[in-house]
Amino acid sequence: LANKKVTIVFVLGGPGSGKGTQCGYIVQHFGYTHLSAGDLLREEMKSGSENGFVIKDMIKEGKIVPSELTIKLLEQAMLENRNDKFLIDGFPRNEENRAAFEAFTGIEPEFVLFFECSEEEMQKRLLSRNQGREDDNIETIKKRFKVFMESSLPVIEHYEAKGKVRKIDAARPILEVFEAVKACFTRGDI
Ligand code: UP5
Ligand code: MG
Repeated sequence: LANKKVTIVFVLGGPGSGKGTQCGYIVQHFGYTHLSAGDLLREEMKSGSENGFVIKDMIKEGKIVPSELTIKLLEQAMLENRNDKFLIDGFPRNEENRAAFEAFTGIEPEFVLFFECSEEEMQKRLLSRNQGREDDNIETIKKRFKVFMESSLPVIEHYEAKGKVRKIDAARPILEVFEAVKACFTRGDI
């Protein structure tokens, strides 16, 4: 990856804040490639690899999978793709993820989109998603919220201190949220 010059935007926010949904729109409008760390881990889990069991257990408990594993999957996906602009959705989830990614790839994000949404609204969305995700049950959802507050918010604070965070009110209807997202990509200073 050291030989490939890539532009990265981290897309962060709590479980069910709408990261995946908004990434779909960003891809259509701005030519990025969407890499959801969670989707890559779920694919790896289903591929029957030896890491599959570890990933499955971590996801079921809402815990953060070891950095090496996630970073390997992200790196592989970026190398396989001809595009040089990537949305990294749902990663980094803790300070260790962030530091390991920066150390390993040498890449810092152009900016960080942060979707803000109440737990009440996120819980409602996750419980009505119905896509058979093993972590969309109330017990796991509560654990995911706790991990987000304790481990993921510090990552946002890190980038906030560097002036890189673009905060979005994600509790509004999908297309209204996207209007705010669009403005972040057309600001001209990226
Ligand atoms: N919806 C979306 N936007 C809406 C809106 N504005 N109004 C009303 N409804 C809206 O949306 C969720 C649902 O809400 C959908 O039904 C959608 O239609 C509706 P979605 O866009 O899917 O939200 P998203 O933020 O992507 O939610 P997701 O559940 O994917 O977030 P998580 O961060 O919890 O999940 P992720 O897949 O990133 O991670 C899952 C697990 O994998 C983690 O808990 C962890 O165990 C593991 N993981 C790692 O260990 N490391 C990683 O780096 C990444 C994941
Ligand atoms: Mg998602």
